[in-house]
Amino acid sequence: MEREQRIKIAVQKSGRLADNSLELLKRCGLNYSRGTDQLICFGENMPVDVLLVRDDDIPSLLAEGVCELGIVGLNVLLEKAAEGPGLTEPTELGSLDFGHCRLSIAVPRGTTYRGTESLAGKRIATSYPRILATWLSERGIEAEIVVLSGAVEIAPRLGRADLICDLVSTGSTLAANDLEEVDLVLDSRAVLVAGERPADSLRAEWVDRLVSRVDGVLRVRESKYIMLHAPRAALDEIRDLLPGSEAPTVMPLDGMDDKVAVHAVCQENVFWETLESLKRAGASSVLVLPVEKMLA
Ligand code: PRT
Ligand code: ZN
Repeated sequence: MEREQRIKIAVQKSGRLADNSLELLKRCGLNYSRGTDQLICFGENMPVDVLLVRDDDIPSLLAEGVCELGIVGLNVLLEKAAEGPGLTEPTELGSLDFGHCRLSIAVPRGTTYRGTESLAGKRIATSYPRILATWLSERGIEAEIVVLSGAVEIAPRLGRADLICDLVSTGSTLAANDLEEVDLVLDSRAVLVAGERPADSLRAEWVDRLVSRVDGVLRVRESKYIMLHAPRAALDEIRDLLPGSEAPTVMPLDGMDDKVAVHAVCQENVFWETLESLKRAGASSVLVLPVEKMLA
């Protein structure tokens, strides 16, 4: 296929989202070879190339039409989206199952915090001024935003701000800097994002195909196929115990009138506790299998 008919997906080159993003694309069936400059990976079995870039550049690459799809933190997407005048804002297609973190307000330990009103008139250091400004104005709070590109957590100690608004995952960076998380501004994770839809129908089709494969990969990661024997009398109870399954298949068992076989796809993980409850309800021969692929 000619180069122009190929689609491009931008992912982080190195950092917290890089490995998971590439692994997700591999699971979608994309085999690629890494170019010598390591900025682009050419898809070998699909007309899809992968651009390896800084995460901060992904929203503008989408807005400018350089790539059709991207994987980026929701925090970066919301902060950077549509920065340039007249550019199409990238659309979020769905949440992925990695890159979880919180954009939170944190205060020096021991500071009294009585809700958002406590932020009025304060100096807040952050690398996310737009998200923070929107959040404050939605709550009618006026505060001074001190924009820093990094090392936000040391701003209060240096006297540059009274408190901070920064990304938190385990909380250990805050603890090490004697800061306390007191309010949530944004619950973030990696998201699949699209730029303007390609006019060319073949390319648009590949965008759709990739999006639907990502969806399929995410579904199967948590899904399990469960098979068991159930007493007919306990069928309703057993059906209710199957986590996230819509319509289990119920089949007769040869030579057994009082029992049936139940097969179901559970869209959630099946824990030991569930199996124990199933057994208590009368289920036997319970098998739980991983799901390899799924297409809705
Ligand atoms: O080079 P490039 O610009 O591409 O990468 P980057 O350094 O800007 O980003 P990177 O790789 O650090 O993060 C990429 C994305 O991962 C972020 O935009 C978030 O969406 C997501 N993410 C998830 C996080 C964290 N968890 C996280 N903990 N991004 C940053 N952090 C930082 C946070 O800023 C703080 O300094 O980790 C520290 C806090 O971590 P804990 O575990 O101590 O709470
Ligand atoms: Zn970055």
